[in-house]
Amino acid sequence: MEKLRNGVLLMTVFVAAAVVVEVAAAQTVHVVGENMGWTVPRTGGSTAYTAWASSKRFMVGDILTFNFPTDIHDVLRVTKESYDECTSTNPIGDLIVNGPANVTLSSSGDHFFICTIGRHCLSGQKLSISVTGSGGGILEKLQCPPPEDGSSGGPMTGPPSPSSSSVLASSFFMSVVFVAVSMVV
Ligand SMILES: [Cu+2]
Repeated sequence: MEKLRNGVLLMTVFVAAAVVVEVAAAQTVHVVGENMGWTVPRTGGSTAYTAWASSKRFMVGDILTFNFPTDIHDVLRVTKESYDECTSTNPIGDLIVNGPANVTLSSSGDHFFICTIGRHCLSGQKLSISVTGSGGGILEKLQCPPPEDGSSGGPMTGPPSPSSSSVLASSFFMSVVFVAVSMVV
């Protein structure tokens, strides 16, 4: 009987661990514009990126990959006002000059990105996304790539702050273990 109990406990722990891994794997890498990359859209102006973003769900802990050649484009997170007017007067974090660049979405709410080179933004190289507060997970800290150089070490690309989802995942794990233990004793 004791062996059976131990078996049930072990299995429950495994299931719980699998659930935690599942939650952690929910972090998504979004390649901005897919094959188009981060560039001046040939047609449609900013609707190109609006259309791309409309089919996506962005969660805290997710990563945006901006594919662009260094010196041809850049990435700057700005306020909505600056996004609307294509100005870099209200930057949030540092200008990212080296491409391709990964940006971790470390907070919920609306995020606005523009290219500051030439008239690129006015020609549609601008991205507006809405980030929802859950997602990510305990692995996001492990998966966060180290800064490739000084310019990508700004607050936008730094390790995400501990998200509530990882706390949720841990507490869920603990409660499942608790249930499992109480089942067998
Ligand atoms: Cu550009």
